[in-house]
Amino acid sequence: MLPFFWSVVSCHLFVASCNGQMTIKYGGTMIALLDYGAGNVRSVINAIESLGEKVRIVRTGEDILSAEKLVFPGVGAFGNMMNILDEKNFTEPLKAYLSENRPFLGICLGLHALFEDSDEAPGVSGLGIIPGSVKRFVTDLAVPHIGWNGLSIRQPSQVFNGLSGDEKFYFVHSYHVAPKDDTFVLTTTDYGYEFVSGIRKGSIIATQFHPEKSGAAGLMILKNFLESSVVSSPLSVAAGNGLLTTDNGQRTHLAKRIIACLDVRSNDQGDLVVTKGDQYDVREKGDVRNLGKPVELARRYYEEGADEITFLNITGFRDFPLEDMPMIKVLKQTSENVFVPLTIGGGIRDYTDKNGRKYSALEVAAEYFRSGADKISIGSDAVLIVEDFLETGRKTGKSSIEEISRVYGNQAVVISVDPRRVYVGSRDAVSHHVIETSVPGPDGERYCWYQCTIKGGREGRPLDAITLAQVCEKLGAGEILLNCIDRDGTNTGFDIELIRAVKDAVSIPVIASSGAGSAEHFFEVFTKTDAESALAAGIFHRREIPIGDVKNYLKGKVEIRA
Ligand code: 1PR
Repeated sequence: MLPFFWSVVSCHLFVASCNGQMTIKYGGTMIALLDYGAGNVRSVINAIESLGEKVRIVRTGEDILSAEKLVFPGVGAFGNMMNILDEKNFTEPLKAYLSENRPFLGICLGLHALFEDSDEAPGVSGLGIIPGSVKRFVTDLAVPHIGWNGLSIRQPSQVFNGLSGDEKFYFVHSYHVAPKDDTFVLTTTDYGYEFVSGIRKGSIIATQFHPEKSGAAGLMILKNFLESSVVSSPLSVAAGNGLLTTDNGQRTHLAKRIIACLDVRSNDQGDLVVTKGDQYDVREKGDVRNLGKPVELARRYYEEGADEITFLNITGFRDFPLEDMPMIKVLKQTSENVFVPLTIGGGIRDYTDKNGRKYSALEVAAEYFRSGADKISIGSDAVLIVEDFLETGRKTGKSSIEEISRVYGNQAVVISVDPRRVYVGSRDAVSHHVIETSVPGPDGERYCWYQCTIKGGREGRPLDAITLAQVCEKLGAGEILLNCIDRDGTNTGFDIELIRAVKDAVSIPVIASSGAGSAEHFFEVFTKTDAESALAAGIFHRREIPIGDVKNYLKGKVEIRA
């Protein structure tokens, strides 16, 4: 049953806002969304609108003060966010709104903003609504903490209505909040240690996880917030009213992610299709293989339980994404009804168009984020950046990796690596990272190195995949998507030796990719390496093994999101 306050409010068609103007109400409450300009707010808007509500973007401080419910989905970096809030004159109205204990949902940086300060930007003040700071993770586990993890619910709240408490939610962050006392702790989560993953102060709720990216469970939290009545103090929700707490002393666990990958390009008829290569050759009898339509396939994988979806614009090295608008359209349409993280890669680099206008990789990425991407992935450009770094020994601060991670945060920058094996006779035959292999070369060689390629595998470079991953991490990348040309499309299983070598060399998460041919292959990669996630394409596109079957096989053997 809806609370009394909600039923009264929702039956009004028009209400007067604080400044006396009339605001149209669409069925329920008008939701104001604070978009300070970085990150993927489209997903939050789409998620709210999928629940039948309308969203009004905050343009002025007055819009904040007149909001009935305010959602603040922060993505990016703390310092940048606080500076923009100041520049837009949002800081004081936001403080006023929050100090009146009005309904607020902060997401990720929208949670961090409520605190006094952050390790991410020493000297920059937060809103100071909750006493405490934002701290960087100190753990041996990969940072950023990316993926689906659980919640231990520390105080009852209406936002958990309808949930069992076993659900997992999507996290992506390198920093977490550390309140000075426990009064406002709503949820905790374990990652190396227990950290605070949600807070509540009266009507103010803020989560470290992304409800808009957490499938049905996340939508339920959003729905509950949108429908919730104003609550005046943390303790005023009556105990025993059936609202969930799960403080059972059990630790939460990060799930291994199963990612569906869609390689997208135009075929010879000019249609944008999902294709799939055999060792990167996507043509069969001369034609580009057509395995379906990108938006439809992405939707299918979401419904089948994919934890994340990756689009790779595989001809991005020769096309320019801002001219290749179909990809932007694909992303926009997908994000309307797919509520798990979306990554997009292909063509993210500086570019000069035919009229001589220069575009930076940051501008390309920004367009993708605005269109619904949560992460971008950089392929060829990363190789060239690392070669340059190794030659000069200096960071320029201007590479696509550095610029995009500075504005959108490390967690938003994935490096897609396209390596192939080069066999050598001995460990010191070349000045690259060489591994001893159990899969000998054509002449019985027992050693190999993994050569980076660019332009979709067409050009080999004098750089190994391990060095590439290490330097990219230094430059600010947050995750490695580790393909393998030798295994791509072969169904023979992941290249365990490659994945282990790269994973052991970096402290950021690694996505194992290429070669999956059975559910057992996922089990193998998760038990023989520390990869945080595994990606496949062909077996899903050809419906050989649905995502649900992979998960059913892994259930009870490996931590997964059910
Ligand atoms: O170089 O920044 O423009 O990005 C181009 C992107 O396109 C890179 O991420 C690169 O990996 C990708 N790409 C380029 N050419 C191809 C190709 O196949 N001809 N696809 C290509 C790479 C590899 C995987 C694939 C897995 C799983 N696709 O992502 O989905 O190998 O496949 P499987 O499960 O069927 O074995 P830039």
